[in-house]
Amino acid sequence: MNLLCIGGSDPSSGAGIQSDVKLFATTDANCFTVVTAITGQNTSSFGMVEPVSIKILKSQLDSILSDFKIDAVKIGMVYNSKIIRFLFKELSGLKAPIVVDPVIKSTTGGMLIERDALKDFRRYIVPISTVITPNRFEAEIITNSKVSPSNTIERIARRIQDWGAKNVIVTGIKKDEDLIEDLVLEKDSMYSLSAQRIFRENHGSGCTYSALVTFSLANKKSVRESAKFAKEFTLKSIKDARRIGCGVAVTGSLVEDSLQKELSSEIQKFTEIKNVHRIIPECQTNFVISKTNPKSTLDVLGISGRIVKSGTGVIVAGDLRYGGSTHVATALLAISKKFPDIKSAINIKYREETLKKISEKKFVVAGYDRGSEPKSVKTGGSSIQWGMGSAIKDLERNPDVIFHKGDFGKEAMMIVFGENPRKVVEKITKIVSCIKSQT
Ligand code: PXL
Repeated sequence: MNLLCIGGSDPSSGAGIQSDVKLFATTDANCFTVVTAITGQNTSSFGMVEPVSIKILKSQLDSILSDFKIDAVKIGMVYNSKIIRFLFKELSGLKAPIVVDPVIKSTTGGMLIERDALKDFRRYIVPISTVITPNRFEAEIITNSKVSPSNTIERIARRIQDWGAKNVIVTGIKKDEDLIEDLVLEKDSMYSLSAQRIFRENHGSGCTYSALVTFSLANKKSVRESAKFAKEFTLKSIKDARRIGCGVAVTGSLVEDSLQKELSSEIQKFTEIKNVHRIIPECQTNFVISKTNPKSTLDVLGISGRIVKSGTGVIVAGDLRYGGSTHVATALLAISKKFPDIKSAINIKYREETLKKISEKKFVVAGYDRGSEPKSVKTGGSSIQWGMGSAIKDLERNPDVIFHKGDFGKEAMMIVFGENPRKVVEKITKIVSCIKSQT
């Protein structure tokens, strides 16, 4: 996955471009950068700012856009009108989502945008944002208004949306002594996500939040999912913030692997599907997710044990590990060579009636016959690779399910694939409902 972060340089690495690079280094995303301005600052004071020329800005941006397909863009510090107008011209036609962190002032009081550039910010940057993430102070500055009983934060968010931002998330609204809320305004809905308030001044949490929203949107997650994900990890990074200099603490990075988080939440949802025990095969189930462009099963995260049937429910035995699955991971590797979007898979019990039903539901289904496997493959131990390869040989679209009907001593099996674990769980939910209606 390729992310582009556009913003200012913070030499102390607590915020700005450097903090984005640090954050994404703990994920499997490639983080490309375009620097708009250089600041001199540390954890206790802010020195000077020097914006870069449009010439070098253009050269940076052209270098990235001509070489990489970008999955999402984050815009932070833009500083002046020239830079704003240039970014608008270059980015308004881009297909990838754009997350805008409308930074105005650093924690230590330095101005990150010129006052007379605010008008152009409203006019050119707000309308190109897929999601804009002001805190309350930034929302007030952008709209040139103050929160009051008649000018509520909801109203302010709507005004920003009226200016063209597709989605607005106002972060860190203090509700009471112990609670903070993020207000999320999507196209047709408005809701709040609340969390425990952490009493800690820190440098970089706004950058972390918007970077995580960018990462999540690039992973094709919804705005709601992205807002929840970003909130959870930003809180964690604030809790982990460390006082590395003489001034404010600097937020920590994403120590927990984001794939781990994603898979474990979908495994939880899987276990909650009604009657899901009916699809667990004799050899039990594994559920996996891979990094981008996996090279071996060590790039695939799976359950070190299995999901096992227990009465009329299922339980997860073991924890998540890279290399935790052999069979399902090998199948995923084989499929992802031809269909690189596919990053998640699960094995389930083979049932002929289910296959029939899901084919009617427009699932893309393919199969292979273990009986026709060449002897050289059997002895070489690459049966799964061979099977997957032969099943998808003529397939032109991402497969949803690949099956084989078993062989001597080999249980018949179906493997469900998807771009991410959430899509796999959605397919499993449909499959289980087919079984229910048959029995
Ligand atoms: O966190 C906002 C921010 C963004 N970009 C740069 C910064 C800061 C805050 O200090 O310095 C360059």
